Amino acid sequence: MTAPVKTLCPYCGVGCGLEILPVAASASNGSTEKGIEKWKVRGDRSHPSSQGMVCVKGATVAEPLGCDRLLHPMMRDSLDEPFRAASWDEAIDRIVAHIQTVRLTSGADALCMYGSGQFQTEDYYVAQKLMKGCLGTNNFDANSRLCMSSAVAGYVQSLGSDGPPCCYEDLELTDCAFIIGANMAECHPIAFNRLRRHHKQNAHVKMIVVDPRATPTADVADLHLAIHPGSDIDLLNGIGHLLLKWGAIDSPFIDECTSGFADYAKVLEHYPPQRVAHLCGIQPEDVEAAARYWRDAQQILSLWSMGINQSSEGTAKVRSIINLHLMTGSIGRPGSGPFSLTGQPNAMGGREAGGLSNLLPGYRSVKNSQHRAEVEQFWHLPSGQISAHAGRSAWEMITGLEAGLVDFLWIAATNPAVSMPDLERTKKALRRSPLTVYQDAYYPSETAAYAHILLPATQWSEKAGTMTNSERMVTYCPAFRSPMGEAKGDWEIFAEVGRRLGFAEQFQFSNSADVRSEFIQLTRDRPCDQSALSHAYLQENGPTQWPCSEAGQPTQRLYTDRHFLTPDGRARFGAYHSKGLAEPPDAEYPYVLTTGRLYGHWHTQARTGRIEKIRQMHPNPFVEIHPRDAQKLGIEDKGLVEIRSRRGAACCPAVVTRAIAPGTVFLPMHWGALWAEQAEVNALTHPIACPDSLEPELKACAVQLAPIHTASTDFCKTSQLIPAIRDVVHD
Ligand SMILES: Nc1nc2c(c(=O)[nH]1)N[C@H]1C(S)=C(S)[C@@H](COP(=O)(O)OP(=O)(O)OC[C@H]3O[C@@H](n4cnc5c(=O)[nH]c(N)nc54)[C@H](O)[C@@H]3O)O[C@H]1N2
Ligand SMILES: Nc1nc2c(c(=O)[nH]1)N[C@H]1C(S)=C(S)[C@@H](COP(=O)(O)OP(=O)(O)OC[C@H]3O[C@@H](n4cnc5c(=O)[nH]c(N)nc54)[C@H](O)[C@@H]3O)O[C@H]1N2
Ligand code: SF4
Ligand SMILES: [Mo]
Repeated sequence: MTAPVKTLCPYCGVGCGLEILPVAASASNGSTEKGIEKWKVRGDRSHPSSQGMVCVKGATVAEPLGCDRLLHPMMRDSLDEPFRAASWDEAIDRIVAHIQTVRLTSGADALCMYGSGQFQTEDYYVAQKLMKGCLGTNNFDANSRLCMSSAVAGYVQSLGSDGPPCCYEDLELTDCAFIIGANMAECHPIAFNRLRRHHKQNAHVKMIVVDPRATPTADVADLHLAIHPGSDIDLLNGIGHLLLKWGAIDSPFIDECTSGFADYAKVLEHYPPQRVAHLCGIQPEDVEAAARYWRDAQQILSLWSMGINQSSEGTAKVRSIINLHLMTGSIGRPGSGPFSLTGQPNAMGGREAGGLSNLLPGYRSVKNSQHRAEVEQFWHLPSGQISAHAGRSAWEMITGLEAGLVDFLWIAATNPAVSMPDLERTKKALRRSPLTVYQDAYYPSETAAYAHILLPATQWSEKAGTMTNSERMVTYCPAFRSPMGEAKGDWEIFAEVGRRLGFAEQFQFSNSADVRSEFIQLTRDRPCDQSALSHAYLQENGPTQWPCSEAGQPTQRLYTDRHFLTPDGRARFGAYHSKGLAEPPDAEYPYVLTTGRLYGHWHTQARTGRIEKIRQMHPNPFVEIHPRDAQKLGIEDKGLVEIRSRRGAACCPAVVTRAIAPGTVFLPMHWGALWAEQAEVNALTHPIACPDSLEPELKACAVQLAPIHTASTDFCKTSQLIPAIRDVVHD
């Protein structure tokens, strides 16, 4: 019997280990012969993060690998023409010629690349070298800008560096899990399983969930605080107020290891429970109960995700969570600490490789002259080659297109025609791009409609590389299937363009192990030191947590010595009052729309929409609305509803439920134009972003609702590929 292939689940940031086995029919060579292939997927018991568990997404991940794949490059001159097949040479020649022209005419800052936390670290690294190094523009951003950038900014400002300090073992060592703005049961299910088991088995262990919706996570909590969307800072300050009043603080830690407490304490004066309860729309007793749990826990672990990060004050929210840990000294200890749950499988690796427009590899900053010099030297580039300015963020690429300042856009491993805010504006801007390259594994997709050149990418299973999960665990993911059609790895495509642009020396890699060996040298003596973690090391030793230098041991937790990475070694309190929602409800748009995910689907459904079991699990989009609001508006359960914001409209059936607070409605993010008609949640959202992290407030905007009375069965047709797009699938 063949030994199973050990790899990582390519969906969420929990980063579960998988074992993959070919199933009988194709077992002879485990290959993709004639496109027929079957793989059995099971949890890898030896993977320290997941200990053999998988959720429905991991278990079904092999099913769509061969469906609807983009098999060879395609091109067209304008967006109104159909695509025609092209050779790699033709496609790359056109890209290289265009880049050269833009460099000569508009300059390098008219070039943009928009990548993804679904890249492997090797892909990210080569993209940074190409854009920020060789081309000299920092206009590389990733969908992590819509996801983790507030956590990054919060960690940097409070602790002196990015990097979640905790590990999953803390889920089993804590006395209290404070889950805020995360629906772990659906979005990080295996991490949640570990926590839930511990919670069930130990009566003293408490779970608090802060979420405007009664999610499956909230269902099993000891305390659910269904706060008004956007009122998190008020609640966090309210908890801080009581801890201070009760003297439940760690004064020696505050004195020796932090700065800024006095200003923070002053802010806290304004947050007595009565006021907080009013601001958050909950009872004062509940604020007190939450603070009591904080006070009584020896070890307390905060877990957060998009309900915190995707906000016009996301960085302040993250820092307000960290404040409570600094105040109680609950950081750098088993079972305690602020723990951001990373969304995508390798958004962490992206940060390590410098994959945001303000970063450079090895947790370096483009604004730091020493950091730039180190990277320039290492890349054998002239001094001053790397720009000292942050490049365009994801949304700034859209506004750049609007202003005619972006002449070339290269999109890879993300589907912005569904996932960006304010879609009508996004799509209009995308249509203005002089040349857009879209590099993806599947076709059709919504973003392909806005591309001039489609490049077929290999995906997980067809390429070897590394990914880092939320607990800083790096796992090697081998290639165990042959690439389909002419697809190539993302980093290989970037490297080929780099060589043809004249940077032969910089892109000599012969395989992804070479790429990783080079990248890890740039992490030496940096906070994310993984200089020991080559492909060979990871293959031999299995998944390993950084920091892990050549001389050192893997590190489970950060800051155990209570020394932080700020210049004075002290963690910083941040004192904030909430500014509230960027677009609060008003008479015309009286409801707050919030958005999020469902257990089975992954984002824009590129894979999960092609899995029958998951389609049946979540057959159509819907809007959750409270019975009281539904009655007022004449909306019936399962009846069609139009949801309208200042920017656009969507339509879908109603789910009338008490799981959502009155005044708030919820729409899942999964249905783009390919999978449903007019159910795009981002037709409604706005792009107003946190000034520090530039992360847009995808979790809240003001909407109005109305029932739709129609006899047409066509309207709101769901879960069907649109034939017009499907017709042009492969020739
Ligand atoms: N099944 C599944 N799992 C996934 C993904 C997926 O697509 N599908 N995607 C992955 C990715 S990339 C990410 S980023 C993560 C996201 O993981 P999560 O952040 O857990 O998921 P979301 O559903 O986006 O949002 C979480 C919760 O935030 C709540 N919320 C909204 N507004 C507020 C607010 O103002 N305050 C508070 N406290 N809560 C609020 C919402 O009601 C929602 O229940 O999931 C990852 N895992
Ligand atoms: N309203 C609202 N909008 C949101 C959010 C929200 O909560 N609410 N969440 C935001 C967040 S947190 C995120 S992370 C984004 C996610 O949004 P997207 O990144 O747009 O979503 P995906 O569907 O994951 O798109 C990934 C694409 O990469 C392709 N792909 C997979 N593997 C590879 C590979 O190895 N190489 C290449 N080249 N392609 C590959 C897939 O086929 C797919 O088309 O959405 C954001 N948008
Ligand atoms: S929890 Fe996340 S990483 Fe684990 S199997 Fe499910 S989707 Fe994959
Ligand atoms: Mo995300």
